[in-house]
Amino acid sequence: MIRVADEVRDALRNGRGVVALETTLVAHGFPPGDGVAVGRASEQAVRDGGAVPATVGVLDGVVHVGLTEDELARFDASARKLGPRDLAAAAVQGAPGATTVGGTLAVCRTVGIRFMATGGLGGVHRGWPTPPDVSADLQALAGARVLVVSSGVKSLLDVGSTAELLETLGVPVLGWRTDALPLFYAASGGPPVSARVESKDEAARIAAAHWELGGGGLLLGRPPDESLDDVEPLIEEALRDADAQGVHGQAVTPFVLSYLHAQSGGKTLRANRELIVGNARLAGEIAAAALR
Ligand code: PSU
Ligand code: MN
Repeated sequence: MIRVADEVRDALRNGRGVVALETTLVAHGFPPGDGVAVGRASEQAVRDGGAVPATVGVLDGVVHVGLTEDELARFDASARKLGPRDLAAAAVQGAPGATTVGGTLAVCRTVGIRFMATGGLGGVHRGWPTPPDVSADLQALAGARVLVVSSGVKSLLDVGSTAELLETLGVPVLGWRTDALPLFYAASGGPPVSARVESKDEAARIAAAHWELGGGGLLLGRPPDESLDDVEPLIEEALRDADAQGVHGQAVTPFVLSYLHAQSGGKTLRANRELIVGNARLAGEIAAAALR
């Protein structure tokens, strides 16, 4: 049921760095076509960083760890969005399924991948407990020995509460050359990190030490290279619109992202793409540094 691509399996065996990538952002995070291009660019960025990419997704009843170009191209908006609990049903039912951060982490845990990159982690939705919507990404991260490089937490969430919950779950929140958790599009203004790191080597050593001490996942927040500081009013508008249209649960993130992409004249789309690719590059470099 799980198929690990030859290149990924060889890398894991020979102790080369491997970085897992998710497919939800490919299928649901961008307009048709753009997501696949972002997925491809992320894989290339992992390679440029010196590691092997392992994009995860479910196709034809198989949980793939490492996709060919043709396989990656099959992830479009018709794919199911797979959190950790959804993998088995999608595999058994033969439905195409795009893994979220949490779904990808569940697979990492099974096959022993220690690094992952994404745009923004899921978390506590605004207004909690109405609705009581907390992403399964958080628990999955707590339970997987994986360092996830992201630009913090998706800013449509309640970022402060998400940071509190990460502390409760024992997840280190590291800042890449920053003292504040990045706010996805915006570099500053987020809650404090639990430790700031200055180098790849330092990040890799903290992850290794955390695992040696019996810990699970870690988050490394990398601020976007170009900060977009004026997105918050649009996010509020998008969330109000989602509510008015009865959009709930798993559908909220894709709705809000596409609203922002349309209303910002493509500004958030470019920023989103760049931060994902930058995170993939850094994860590749850290995965490579971890083995020296
Ligand atoms: N970050 C992005 N685009 C995305 C997501 C994150 O830049 O599409 C996705 C991730 O796959 C993440 C998911 O795991 O949103 C969280 O969804 P939910 O809040 O429904 O758990
Ligand atoms: Mn949710």
